[in-house]
Order: sequence, then structure tokens, then C-alpha cells
Amino acid sequence: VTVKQIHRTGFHFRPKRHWINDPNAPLYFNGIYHLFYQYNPKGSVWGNIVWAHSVSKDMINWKALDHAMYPSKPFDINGVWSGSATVLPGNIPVILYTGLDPNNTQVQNYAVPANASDPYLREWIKPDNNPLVVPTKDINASQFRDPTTAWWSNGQWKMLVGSRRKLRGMAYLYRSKDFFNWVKAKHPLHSAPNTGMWECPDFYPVLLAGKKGLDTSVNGKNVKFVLKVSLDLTRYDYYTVGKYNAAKDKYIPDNTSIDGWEGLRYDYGNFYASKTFYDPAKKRRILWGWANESDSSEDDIKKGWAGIQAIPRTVWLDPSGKQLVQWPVEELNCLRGQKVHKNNVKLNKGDHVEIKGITAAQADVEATFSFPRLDKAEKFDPKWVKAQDVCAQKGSKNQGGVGPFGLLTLASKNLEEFTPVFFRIFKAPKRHVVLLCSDARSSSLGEGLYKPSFAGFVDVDLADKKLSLRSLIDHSVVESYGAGGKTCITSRVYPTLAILGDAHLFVFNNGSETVTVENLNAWSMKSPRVD
Ligand code: DQQ
Repeated sequence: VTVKQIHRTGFHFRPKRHWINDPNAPLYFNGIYHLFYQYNPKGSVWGNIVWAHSVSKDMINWKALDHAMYPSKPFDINGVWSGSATVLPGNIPVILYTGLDPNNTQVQNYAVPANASDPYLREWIKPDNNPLVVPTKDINASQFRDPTTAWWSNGQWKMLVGSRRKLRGMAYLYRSKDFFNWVKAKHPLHSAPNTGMWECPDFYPVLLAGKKGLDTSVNGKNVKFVLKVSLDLTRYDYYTVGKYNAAKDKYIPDNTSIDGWEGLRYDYGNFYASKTFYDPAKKRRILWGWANESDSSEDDIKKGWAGIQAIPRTVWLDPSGKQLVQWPVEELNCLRGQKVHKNNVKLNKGDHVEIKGITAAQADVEATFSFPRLDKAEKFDPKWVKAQDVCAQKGSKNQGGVGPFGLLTLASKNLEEFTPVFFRIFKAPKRHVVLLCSDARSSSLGEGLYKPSFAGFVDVDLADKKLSLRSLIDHSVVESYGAGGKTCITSRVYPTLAILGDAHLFVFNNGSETVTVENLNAWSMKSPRVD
């Protein structure tokens, strides 16, 4: 059956067909970026998982290779699940991954390139001394998976395996002198009550100042650590920032960071099972995350594919030390084509102005909005804890004081459909509260879709009375970066009218305070080779 592919993304990573989920073992090796991912070679729902493998010189244009791993040995005959890469001294890449054995016990295995001088590392061998780690009696054998990149500290390799004990989520710590004999540490590196299974943990250092990334084994005075976990129960990726005591092998989140689902997220939308890696070529840390579909599995089967990877993001610590900042890798800019520029566009209450001259269904938009004063900001209700609830209540259509203002993406000509990405500013007793919202409720007239009003708060200084927004719009995805990447939201949307050449882009303001689009650049985005 041929289906008109109106929702297929143009510049986000995805295979030609079928289902994808977690990015696995992202790696830079001898000039090449590798991306593996969980893939169903037989259909567009989860199942029959293999490790698909693609390579790239820029993380934008990709070449698909043969699958790197599939179930073939007693230690992974029922599944080759997620894992990570570590480059050992002597420039030897190794993959740690979870295998499901004949009893469906989750065990941790390793794989090595058959030929490390093959520039693409096409073929991977799973040696017979696997598994490296099996769950001891005290561990839940069906909740024990997703080994991290290993780091070297205090004369030993360390790695984490995600798990849970009843409702307590945890990251078990293992140590090894030689990378092959692993011993479980007495205490997990970290755990937290009422968080459920910790999938795909990720643990890495960040510099206190600057955007440079660090190799996973670096520690020191000017370094903090990030622990990310993917919470199975909510399907979002949460992180804390804290200190890692390598001698005691303890991670302690700062008191500004909380564990669990009231904590910080990489992305307040559709973004899960993410993983970072250190890119030694450009000295940066890069984050890959999976953006699954929000349509029905019947739709996925009809269209023949499901799942994309979000654009890889550079991550670094915000100068406040309290959170991370993320930004699309600079290589993405090479896809920018036709450009339109606007400045000084005044938006009064109820205005929306079209940005013409680009392919609005496949675009990159950067805008800075300013407002003369904040005294019209609506009152913040201290009962509002979840940003998403505030967005659902206030939306883009309810008039506000300062905001809602921002972009109407993937909009039909007469606004029967649109995905608004906007700010709304509130006044709390001693501060202002900034909300960034990506509201899918009006995104489509289609049926059977999940259309959440995703939102996050933005911890930003409003002294200069400006807010910036960048949105990557790609047919069925709107990936937004608020305030230079302090708060990110990815929405998956499926317009029926605002498709291909019929998609439009607007700037809008629905607050009583006038807002100025100080500066806006929008580009049509070219399609790289992604499959
Ligand atoms: N997906 C993998 C697991 C992981 C989960 C299986 C997260 O290893 O815990 O496809 O999406």
C-alpha cells in the first residue's frame, strides 16, 4: 500500500520504514559519528528488536549500514536492548548492552568491532565470555538494564545499570579493573523513592563554566555531574545536577535539583530514553533522544514507520549551575536554505502576522521578542506546580497580560489548525514566572491523536525584557528551544490541512501588553540524507 507521506520528517533522523526507539551507543570514532538504535526490521510497532546502525561525518547526513546486533547467542536470544559505548585506552571501542536470555533474565553483555580498522565499524562480535553481569538474587531480573558508558576513576572502571526495588528507582554501580570482571558495589550510585524503574541512566561530568564538554572519565574542582534517568512511569527524561565523590562512589544531587517527576527535564515534550556522548573532535557533549509518535499504532502501521530521533543537541551547564542548556548541533545550520528576516514588528493584542517566503512545513525559526514593561503580567497562582496544567488552563487563545506571544507553527491558512509555541509571563510575590508552552490541542482536525499541551517553566532573568525562541519545524515535529536552550519542548503533531505547501508560519501576541518581534530569521530547511 502506498500512503501519501504527509507527516514524514525531512531533516530528523529516521529509517526508511518501520519502528525505531532508543538511540544506542552514540559514538565518535576516527572521524565518524556512529548512531545505533533500537529497531524493528519487520514492522512499525515495537518488537523483533535489533541494533540498527548508521554513520555520519556531521550527524545530519547519514549512511545506513547492516544491523550491528541481533539476538543470536544464549545471552541475548530474547532481546538485544539498549546500551552504550566506551572507548578504551588504545582507541578501542566497546559496547555494553542488555541481553535477554532464554529465561528473559536481563543480563549485561559486551560487543567489540570485528575489525577496528574498518572506518565504519560495520561488524560487531559478541564474545563467548558473555554475559559480563547477571542480576544477583536481590535484583529484579526483569528490571535490570541499559548499562551506561563506563568511566575510569580511582584505578577502576565504573558503570551503572538501571533498575528498581519496589517503587524505588535505582542506578546500580559496578566496578572493574579490566572491563571484563565486574563486581557490584555495596551501594547503588544513587536511588530515589517513588520513581519506579530507571531506564537508560546516563552519568557524566560538565564544566562549571563554558560550553565545552568533558570526557566521561573527567572529574575535578571545576566540574559538576549530571545524572539522567528515563522514568518508565511517566515516559520523560529527568536529570539532576550534583557532586560525585569518586572515592566513596556516591552521587549527591545539589539541593537545587530534585529527583523524580517534579525535577528538571531535558525536554518537556516527547523525548525519551536519551543518551549523551563526548565528541572529542569538537570538544562537546552531545545529547540524542527519541521522539516517539503521538498518533495511533493503526496510523503507524498505515504510514509504515514510527519514531524519529530529535536533532542532536550540544549540552552544557548553565552559568547558574542549576540546570543544563541545550542547543541543536551547529552542523544543522548547513541545511538552512532560503531565508527571511524581519525586525521591529509590533504585535498588539490579538495580532498575528504571517512570515512568508519559506517552506513553513520544514523550517528553522529564530526569534527575539521584547516587551516594554512587565506590570501587566497576570498573577501567578502558587497552586500551579505543573507547567503543563497551566498551559492547559491558559493556552494561547485565552488573552493574557504579557503574553501569550510567540509562533504559530504548522498553521493552516485560516487557522483551523496550528501548533502554538509561546511564552506567558506571570507575576509571583517576589519574582516573575515564565511559562513556555507547545500546545498540540489545536494542531490537527484528525482523530485518534494524542494532543497534549506540553509546557515547562523557564528560569530566566527578564531584566532586559526579552525572550528568545527557536523552533525546528519538520512536518510532524516541532522542536523548540526557549531562552537560548534553557527550556526545550518537542511536540509530535499531525495536521490535516497545514501540510507540505499548505503549512504557514505566524508570529502572534494575545496579551494586552504590546510585544515587538525585535529580530526574526526563518529558513527553509533542506533535506539531508537521513535513511
Ligand atoms: N527500551 C529498550 C530498553 C529500555 C527501553 C528496549 C527504554 O532497554 O529500557 O527497546 O525505552
